Amino acid sequence: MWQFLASFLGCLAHLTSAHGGALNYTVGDTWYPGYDPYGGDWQDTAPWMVQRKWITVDPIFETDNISLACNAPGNPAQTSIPINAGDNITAVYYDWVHTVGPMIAWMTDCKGDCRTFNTKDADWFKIGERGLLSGTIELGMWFQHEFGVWDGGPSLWPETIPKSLKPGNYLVRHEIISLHSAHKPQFYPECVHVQVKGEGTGFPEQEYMAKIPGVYNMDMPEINIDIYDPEVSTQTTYKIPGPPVWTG
Ligand SMILES: [Cu+2]
Repeated sequence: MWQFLASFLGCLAHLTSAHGGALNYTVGDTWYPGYDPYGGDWQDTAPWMVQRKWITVDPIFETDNISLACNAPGNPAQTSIPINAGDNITAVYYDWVHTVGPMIAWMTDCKGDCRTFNTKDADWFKIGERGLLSGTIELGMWFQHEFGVWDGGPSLWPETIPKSLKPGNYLVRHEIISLHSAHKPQFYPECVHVQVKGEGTGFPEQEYMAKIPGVYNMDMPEINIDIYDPEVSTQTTYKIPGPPVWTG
C-alpha cells in the first residue's frame, strides 16, 4: 500500500511539476524499461536495469553541477542494451511539456565496464542534436515542441549509433535543455548503458570531445538566454552549443 501510495504521489508530483525525462528505450522491437525516479530503491539491484539512477524529474539549473553528467545520483546500472553500430536507439518520454531549446544525444566510452565507470573521467561526444526546425526562437517550431505529444502517448527521440564506432561499452546520454525561463536554463539528462557491437574501428578525435559538466557556462549566449528579449526572440537561427556532432 505504501509503495502504491508513494508511486501515486510520484505521478502527481510529475504532473504538477511538469518536468520529466527519458523513461524507457527501444532498439528495434525490444523495449527496455528505465529507472522509475519514483519507483523505489529496489531498482538499484534489478538485474535488468540499463539506466543510471535518477530520483526526481526536476531539472538541473547549474551548468557546473556534477549531476549534469547523468542526473542525480547517477549510480551505474546493472546491465546494458546490446546494439549494433549503425542502429537506432530511441529514448521514450511521456508528457513532455516544454517546447523551446535543444536536445542533444551524447556518448562516452566506459573504457571497460560501465558498472565501475565514473563520469568524472568521461570524454563525451555528440551523436545527434535537434534544435530550431523553423521560424523564430520564441515562437518557431523546435524539435522539442514537435516531439512532445499531448495525447498521453509516448514521445520518441531516435538517434543512430555511428556506424563506424568501435565496439565496446558506452554510455548514451540524452539531454533536453529547456529555455523557456529567461536566463534560467533547465537541464534534463539521463544516461543508459549500451554495449556496441560491430566491425567498426572508428572513434572521434579530440575536437569532438567535451567534459560534462564543463561544456556549458553562463557566459554562453545560447545557454544564458532570454528568448523573450526582442533582439533574441525574432532570430531564426539557434546555434546548439558544444562540439560538432560525430556521425562516424
Ligand atoms: Cu519542467
